[in-house]
Amino acid sequence: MVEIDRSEITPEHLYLSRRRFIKGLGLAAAGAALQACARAPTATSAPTGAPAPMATAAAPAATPQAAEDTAPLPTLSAEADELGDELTTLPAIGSYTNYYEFTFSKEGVGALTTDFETAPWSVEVGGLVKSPKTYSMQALLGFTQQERIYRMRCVEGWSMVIPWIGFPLAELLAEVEPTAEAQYVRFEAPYRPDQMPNQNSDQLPWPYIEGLRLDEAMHDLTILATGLYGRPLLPQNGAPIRLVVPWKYGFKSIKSVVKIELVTEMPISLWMNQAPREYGFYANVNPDVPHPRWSQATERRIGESGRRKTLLFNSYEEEVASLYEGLDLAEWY
Ligand SMILES: Nc1nc2c(c(=O)[nH]1)N[C@H]1C(S)=C(S)[C@@H](COP(=O)(O)O)O[C@H]1N2
Ligand SMILES: [Mo]
Repeated sequence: MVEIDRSEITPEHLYLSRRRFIKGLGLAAAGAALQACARAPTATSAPTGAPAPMATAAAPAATPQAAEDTAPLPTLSAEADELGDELTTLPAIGSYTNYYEFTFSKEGVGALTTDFETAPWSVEVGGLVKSPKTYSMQALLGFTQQERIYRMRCVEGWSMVIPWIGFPLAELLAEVEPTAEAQYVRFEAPYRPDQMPNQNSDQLPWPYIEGLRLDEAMHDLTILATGLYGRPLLPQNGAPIRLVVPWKYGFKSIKSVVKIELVTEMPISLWMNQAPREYGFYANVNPDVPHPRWSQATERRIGESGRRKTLLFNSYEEEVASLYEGLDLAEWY
């Protein structure tokens, strides 16, 4: 199991709930709940002009397995990200998670997902589009799956390097054809109190909602992830499909997406609803803009001791800075 500093502050929800540690629960239950429908991702070569952070997969096999399996992991396109940082281990990615529909604890989330039905699954895509469509998981896996090694920085001050499998959200949006009025994209996760225990509490305004500006959603770095380490996503990491927006704080990367809607107005996310001054719409990673209750200058990389400097736009500045010309980054967006 991953070594976690038990004293780590969890400011994101400190005011919501006292930390509850669920000890002795492994990943076996989560593994058993894995959906088995994912196809092996196909190999793909990098599109011309692809941004530097993109790593391209050599067709890893998406074999559903419990995370604690000793079976060798599929071959990945790289053992480090393009900055030379090591990948976070699969057990660490699967055992240290934020999935508040299940618990406010980061550990033991997998064991609470046994009732969570991730198959069959569909994602309803509609709103201001010419061709609304409900996608089955099989249809979503029909988009060419690529490997993307991204850094993930939680607003609480910890980070990981994750080899995702997925495809650009832009490809799906192009298929449904947003109309000229569409300016934002709104994402919704399930509301299933019978399957997601924490939804029986009203400490957060369920369901989990997130949003992006249309140009952010169309950016090549923005993906819908269906797996990681060459395997289908574990429930605790957002099975069967989640958003990943690597230059924003982790809470923007909504897990287990069931609905995608093109809209004219800025969507109000769950976190904007809960604490608008603390978790804004943009939530771009920025070491110079402190959260109202803590600094964002440094972060703790899971698996490392000590802290490292947080980078502007989580190091994706070259790729995304142009999206924010004219926007005051000195404010907490
Ligand atoms: N539906 C849903 N999506 C979610 C969350 C959540 O609680 N529910 N937590 C967010 C937060 S705060 C973070 S940091 C990332 C964590 O992703 P990981 O647990 O796979 O590392 O997921 C985000 N997506
Ligand atoms: Mo987070």
